[in-house]
Amino acid sequence: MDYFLTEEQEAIRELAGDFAREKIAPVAAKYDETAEFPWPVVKEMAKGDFFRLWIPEEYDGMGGGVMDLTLVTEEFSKACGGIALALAGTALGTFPLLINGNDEQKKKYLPALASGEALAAFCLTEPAAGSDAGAIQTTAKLEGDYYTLNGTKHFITNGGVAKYYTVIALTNPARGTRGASAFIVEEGTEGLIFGKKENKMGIRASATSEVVFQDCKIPKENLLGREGQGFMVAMKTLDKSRPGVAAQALGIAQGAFDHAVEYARHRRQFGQSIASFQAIQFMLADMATQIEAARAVIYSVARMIDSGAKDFGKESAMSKVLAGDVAMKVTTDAVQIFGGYGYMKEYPVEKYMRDAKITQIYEGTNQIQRGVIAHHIIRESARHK
Ligand code: COS
Repeated sequence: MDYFLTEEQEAIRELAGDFAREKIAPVAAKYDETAEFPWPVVKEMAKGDFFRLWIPEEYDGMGGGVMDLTLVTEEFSKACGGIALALAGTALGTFPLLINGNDEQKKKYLPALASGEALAAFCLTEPAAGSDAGAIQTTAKLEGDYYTLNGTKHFITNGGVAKYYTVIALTNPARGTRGASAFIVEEGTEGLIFGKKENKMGIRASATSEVVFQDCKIPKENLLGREGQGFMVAMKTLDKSRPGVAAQALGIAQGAFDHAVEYARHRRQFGQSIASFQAIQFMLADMATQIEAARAVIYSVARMIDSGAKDFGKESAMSKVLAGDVAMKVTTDAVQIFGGYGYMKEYPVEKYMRDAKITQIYEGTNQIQRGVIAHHIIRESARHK
């Protein structure tokens, strides 16, 4: 399908595709096995200027949008959804700063993020606040010129490897979501402690860890926007980043599909290629159709965001639901087409299946996305009455 990408977007896609084939694919299995953070690949990404994409030009970025980020995330994820996350997780961690930071804060932090010298992480989730993000308990108390943060964030992508942490904490616990505020915390700040590193089913090349604040004192200038805006910033951040998860899911699905087609053409049973059997053909046809449908929705949402739409929460959630579910179905079918070989770690498709699962879970489970979509539909309907 032709998505009429601009020349620039085609070039970005080609560059990202080449990078994925040359630098990510050859080491994907190794990092999946060891679960080490892929620093050498991340450094190459930085050299390739991929971290500049979504940062405005005045802060050393390329001034690209969600569409550019989507294309790169998709291409990287075709090779490895975990390694792609070093970049996508940094974009997520950067969004609160882009959404609510002032010029001084942007000047201070964005150039290092653009060069890839610093990675970012977004800290919202807590042990008792997953889907119910409004139930966070981490507090930030203003004392003189400093806020003191206390609490535990967990399942933090890029936790322990990022230099900058955008954190949602309660400045006024009595006000619930209206008492939350957003902050930026730098690695090396006393009281910022990295806890348990998670041992995960998939996306194992991505670092996921606990981030603990123990009397962590940060200058009051690190508040992003005003007190009380934190929950809104978190929600806007997620609205903007969910198409990125969808793009990751899309890349994972496409990667598994490409392997499945190749395998089906070459695998011979009953004296012929299994691709000649209708049972396999119909599976491949459905997989291709589902992937294309997901791609069409993701690109449309990305374009909607980049063209300045104000409210895209519903469409953003739709892209994640669709692509996450497609990724799970397509990767499971890819394993099925590989048969017994698909179940073995020597073959690439079981990793895609493990990597796909998280896209139905993080940045809001697909059940939460359906709730968000339904909420929008009902609100829109009431407005038109
Ligand atoms: N943009 C801007 N503001 C938003 C918003 C959005 N997309 N969604 C909600 N808000 C505002 C609401 O307008 C409301 O503001 P007021 O108090 O001023 O009226 C406030 O935020 C609270 O909204 P709501 O009552 O809808 O919040 P809930 O506690 O019911 O939570 C969900 C809403 C479930 C959607 C939210 O908790 C969520 O997204 N959960 C999933 C979290 C998630 O994705 N976690 C992944 C962690 S990051 S990897």
